[in-house]
Amino acid sequence: MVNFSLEGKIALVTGASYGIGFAIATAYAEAGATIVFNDINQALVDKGLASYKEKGIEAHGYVCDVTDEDAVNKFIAQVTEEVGVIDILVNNAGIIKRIPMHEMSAAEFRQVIDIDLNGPFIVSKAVIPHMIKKGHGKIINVCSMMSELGRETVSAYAAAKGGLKMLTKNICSEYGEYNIQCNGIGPGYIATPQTAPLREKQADGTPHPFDSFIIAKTPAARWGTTEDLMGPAVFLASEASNFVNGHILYVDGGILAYLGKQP
Ligand code: NAP
Ligand code: GCO
Repeated sequence: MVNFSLEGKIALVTGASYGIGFAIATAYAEAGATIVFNDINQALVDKGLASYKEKGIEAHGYVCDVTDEDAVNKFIAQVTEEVGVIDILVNNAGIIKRIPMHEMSAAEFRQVIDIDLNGPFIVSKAVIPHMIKKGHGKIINVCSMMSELGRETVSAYAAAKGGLKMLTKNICSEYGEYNIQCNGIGPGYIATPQTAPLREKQADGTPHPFDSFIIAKTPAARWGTTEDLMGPAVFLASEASNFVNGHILYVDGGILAYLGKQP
């Protein structure tokens, strides 16, 4: 029988106090996993713990900045001691800065690369030795439409998410022999706080132009919800995907396949 269960597994989802990470962690808990998450400050971790509790999930929350290698190494050691060896890692924590490239400072560019690309490298590097010792592991990197496409004002984010796609393929290549599967999940345009500015109604109450644009570019003719990601994320974390490796599973309502509705 195909095994989609995560019973007995320990899952770490980074930046998972809310948003996509929270939905993925919730799906993993529903599939039987023990949930560990981190966020950038105690207030967010406390908010996340309360939100998980409301869903009946006793999550383990930690403050950790994914760009700080010393902090990450201490965090992973603490989780391993207090909860157990991580079986599933989801590199979800991320930011975006929407600035025309010629107006973006090098520091702003570096910050996006640091969190969205260096962070997944740092956390994966800390977790992989434990997965090798345990004889299995699942790493899921949260990629993006911008792993495949560009658009105005998101140069740093696209560079990071494009790099994250190739980091995914390289972890697959380097660690597949240890029964570690590394795949990406590529959400389309999902309604979360990160995309709220793109969906805000205009002063006259009409839709944001970008909102209408995405609807026209999506065959499903709607924004995705975090719930749309839950099933695909469970598949990639479960034994059902043990021969899927180095793949980016796009959950985008068909955007990447579609030229867009004729105006
Ligand atoms: P979000 O609502 O902004 O949540 C991101 C989470 O990561 C927040 O809790 C954030 O904390 C945390 N974070 C930021 N920097 C961190 C750091 N250095 N260390 C630890 N945690 C950190 O974003 P989202 O929409 O849920 O997106 C989650 C992931 O999906 C991101 O990687 C994003 O790029 C990706 N994604 C989103 C969409 C979409 O349409 N929403 C589509 C494709 C991919 P703060 O609250 O302090 O920022
Ligand atoms: C943007 C959006 C996108 C989404 C997502 C799409 O400004 O274009 O924020 O980048 O966050 O990454 O997959």
